[in-house]
Amino acid sequence: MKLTRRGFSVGALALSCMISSASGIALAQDKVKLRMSTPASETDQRSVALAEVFGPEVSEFAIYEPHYNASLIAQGSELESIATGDLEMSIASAQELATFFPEFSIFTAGYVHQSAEHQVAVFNDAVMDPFKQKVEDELGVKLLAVMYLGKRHVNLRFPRSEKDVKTPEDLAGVNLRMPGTDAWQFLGRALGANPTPMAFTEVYTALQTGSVDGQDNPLPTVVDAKFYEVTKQVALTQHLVDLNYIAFSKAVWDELSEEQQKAVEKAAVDAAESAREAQLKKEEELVAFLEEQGLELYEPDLEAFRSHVQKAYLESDLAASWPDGALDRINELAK
Ligand code: KDO
Repeated sequence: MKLTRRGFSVGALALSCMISSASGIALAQDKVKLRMSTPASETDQRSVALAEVFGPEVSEFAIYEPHYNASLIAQGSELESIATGDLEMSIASAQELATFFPEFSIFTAGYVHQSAEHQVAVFNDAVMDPFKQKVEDELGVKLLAVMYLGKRHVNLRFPRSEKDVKTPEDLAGVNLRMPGTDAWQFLGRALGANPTPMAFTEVYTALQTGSVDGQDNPLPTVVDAKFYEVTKQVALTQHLVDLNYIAFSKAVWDELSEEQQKAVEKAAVDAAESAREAQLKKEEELVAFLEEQGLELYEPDLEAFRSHVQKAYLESDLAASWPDGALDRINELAK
């Protein structure tokens, strides 16, 4: 490992992870306790699938203990908590991984992933192997499966009569809440907006009080977090087919038998599949629900957004960190 600042800090985390592994893993009734922390609510489809599919599938040897609404660990600190042995699982974003490993920004770039199916093809392809290996070796985290969060759109407080978003130019000066890491902020700027970093759990109040003009998330999240109560329009930009990974402590993994490891992996893949189906269904159904709530949903000039966003990424330092050939392979897998 190169002795860079980043390399040093992940190395230190991996070391403390080994120490915590040696000192023993939380056991209850001889079962491994799997604390999972997420900013998502209990009713979010990813939370539901983990509770209803993952938990029961591993219940012979593990106790799945979910913590919602960032009540255990703050959004963005989950991976570090897994690495230091303070947490066993999370629903991790590529944006969070990119804070440790810049090459993960390839999965945070707008208009790269095309669909839920494409995400699965990429996750299971050899192109993903070095990414997974690095996270495992340097952070002590295993990425077990890819979860579909959905197509992110721009959701604003203003009615369309006040702000009609056709092109990126229409987002100039719009104070758009984006989650708080560089990769997210970059995406906000690439869309043409003025991004404001903010934790997910603060977004509802920020929209209500007008301290931000809008936020971006998939429709199921707009409904689950009740953002529709405090916003008036959704410009269906589809700027990111967003994903999360089921992240699992390598220290815990290493304590499991081979059979248990297989069961954990299968449970994660099954939960991801169940969440994906539920989320895709909700994305379709919720257009009508949101319209009933009085929101205006419409398609902007997608080509204008796509070319603006793609140009921003390709000209950026982020793209310089992407492994040679990775983008081509990802694009091939979309076909
Ligand atoms: C968000 O903060 O907008 C976001 O959608 C980012 C995702 O990566 C994910 O963390 C998600 O929040 C939470 O799980 C809440 O849905």
